[in-house]
Amino acid sequence: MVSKSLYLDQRHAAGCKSVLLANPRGFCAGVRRAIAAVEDALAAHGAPVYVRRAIVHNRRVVARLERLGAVFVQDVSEIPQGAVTILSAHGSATAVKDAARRGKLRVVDAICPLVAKVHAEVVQWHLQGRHVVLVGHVDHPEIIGTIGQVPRASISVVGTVTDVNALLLPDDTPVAYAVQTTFSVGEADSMIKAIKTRFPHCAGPRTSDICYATTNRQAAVVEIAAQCDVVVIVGDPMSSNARRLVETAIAAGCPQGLLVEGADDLASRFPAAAMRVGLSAAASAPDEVIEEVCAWLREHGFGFSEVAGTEEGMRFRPVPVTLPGRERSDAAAILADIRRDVDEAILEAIGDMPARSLRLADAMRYAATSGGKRFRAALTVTVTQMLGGTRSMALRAAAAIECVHAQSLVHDDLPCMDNDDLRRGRPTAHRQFDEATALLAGDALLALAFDILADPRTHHHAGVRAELVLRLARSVGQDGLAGGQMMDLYPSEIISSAELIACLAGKTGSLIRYAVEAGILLGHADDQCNAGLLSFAQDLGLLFQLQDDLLDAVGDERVVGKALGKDAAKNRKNAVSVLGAEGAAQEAQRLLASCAKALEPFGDRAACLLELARFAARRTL
Ligand code: GRG
Repeated sequence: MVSKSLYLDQRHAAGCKSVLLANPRGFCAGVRRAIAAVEDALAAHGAPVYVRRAIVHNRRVVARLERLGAVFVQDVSEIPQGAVTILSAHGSATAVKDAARRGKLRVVDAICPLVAKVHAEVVQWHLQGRHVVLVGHVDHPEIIGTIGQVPRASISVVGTVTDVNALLLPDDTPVAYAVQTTFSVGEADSMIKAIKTRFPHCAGPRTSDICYATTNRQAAVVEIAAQCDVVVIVGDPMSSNARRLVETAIAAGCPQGLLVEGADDLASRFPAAAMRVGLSAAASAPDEVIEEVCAWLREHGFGFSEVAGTEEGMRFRPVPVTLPGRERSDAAAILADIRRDVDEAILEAIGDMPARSLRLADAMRYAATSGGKRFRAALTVTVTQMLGGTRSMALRAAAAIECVHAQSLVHDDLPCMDNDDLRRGRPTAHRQFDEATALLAGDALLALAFDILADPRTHHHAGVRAELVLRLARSVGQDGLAGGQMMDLYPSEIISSAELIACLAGKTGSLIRYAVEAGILLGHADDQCNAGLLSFAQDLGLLFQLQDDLLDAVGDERVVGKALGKDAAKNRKNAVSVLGAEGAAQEAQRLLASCAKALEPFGDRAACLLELARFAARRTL
């Protein structure tokens, strides 16, 4: 995307249409950690999880998490008792945590560790009997959270040097100062000077409270500002650090600073005469939005050069999202772990391009990321990793497979097939949208699956990609899903067990088998391994559908999330009607034993795979 060539730097100096990319820009470690906390909580506990306030100040981030099942509220009083609740990265007052405790909420605190450091300092100053002078913006959530760590009368907020001088405190008051982590570095310096002048014995933090990300992003903008006609900052107007970057650019000599939420916003406000553009992004601005803005500039004839900047190695430990009160089996943990990443890969592949039909994209997202178990995805990732392949490649193949699975469910639910109203506890796609939209969303998801697989990001070797595509085509065609579904819809009058097996193996088994095959292709397996895994996959596919038929006969609709008993009501032929409930259950046990046997040569390496097979046999949804 970006060239670092001298030629482009010269273009910039020569006043050609060029963009200087500030470095570092975009997500910081605290933002990544907070977003991951919501995703992890969704994966571990399922939707919905509640988030108090914007997890980070960016509407695009919030909208994506909403699509994954997060519910954003203003106040903890809006959250049902016992619900999983995430507190935002900006930090929360103790009163908020007390209210959450009273509401028996199960709280995950995604506070940025660097904000937590400021909280701890403020409490310490207060315990030492010092009045805290807090440098920050009085209405910013971080400041509201920090104020809320100590009694209100023991802390004052100052936003300017004038505020410092106007503080109604005797000059001999024991004072300590603290600073908002996203404040302007330059302004904070003058305010700290003013505080020290007024309260010469004041205490302060050992290292700056302004976080490394704010400091680095502001410094990077200072470096480019004077060379640019306009500095564009990608970020949300509600983001403090984004607004500071605009101010920093102007203070550092750029005639114009523009805060843009995305490409559309840039298009409507871009100064036509600007030739030399500086570009940076707030710590809460996602990469895809930065990329979207770059794409607009590229389309409008701008070349790019990347300015060298401070390398950021900051990493925080993930927010623990395991909460008391919920037992999880190993298979559930494997599935939860994969769900988040696969959802992300699918959402990324569907994209967010305004030029496309938003309704179609909405329907695709609805169908493909609305809470499936991700069993097939888990198989692909588990097999790939077991065979030494790369997780990121496996996730792309897994996303493709889940797109096909979603398509098959959307079409299966249509009035011309099963005519279902409910799927995964929500209206089926044609009920939520309309039949034509559901049909087209299914078609587009199927096409997208092949698109993902054929993309070089899935595998560097064209031969592997071709094989992934070919085998998927065969798994969904006449010998796969479509063929199996036809046998299901138009069975023989007297169905033989061979016919039953062919139907189950086609309509369900073929995609499960493919999920394993994709893992084999992406990993490194010899022929003997392949044979064992393919036999495992064949049995697992049948086992999965047998259990589905058993659930249709004896399952709980509230758990399964769709209408049950329909096969019996319509006199449809399935494993239970052909083999009887007991016969089907025995066959499922035989298949599970056969799966275990096929995995024996892999020993402990296949533990996760075996766990997934056990899950298939005992699942209740
Ligand atoms: C793909 C070209 C092409 C055609 C599709 C409609 C159709 C033809 C086939 C129907 C296949 C189908 C829906 C089989 C049932 C498979 C099954 C057991 C679905 C439930 O799978 P889960 O339990 O679902 O993994 P979740 O909701 O967890 O993802």
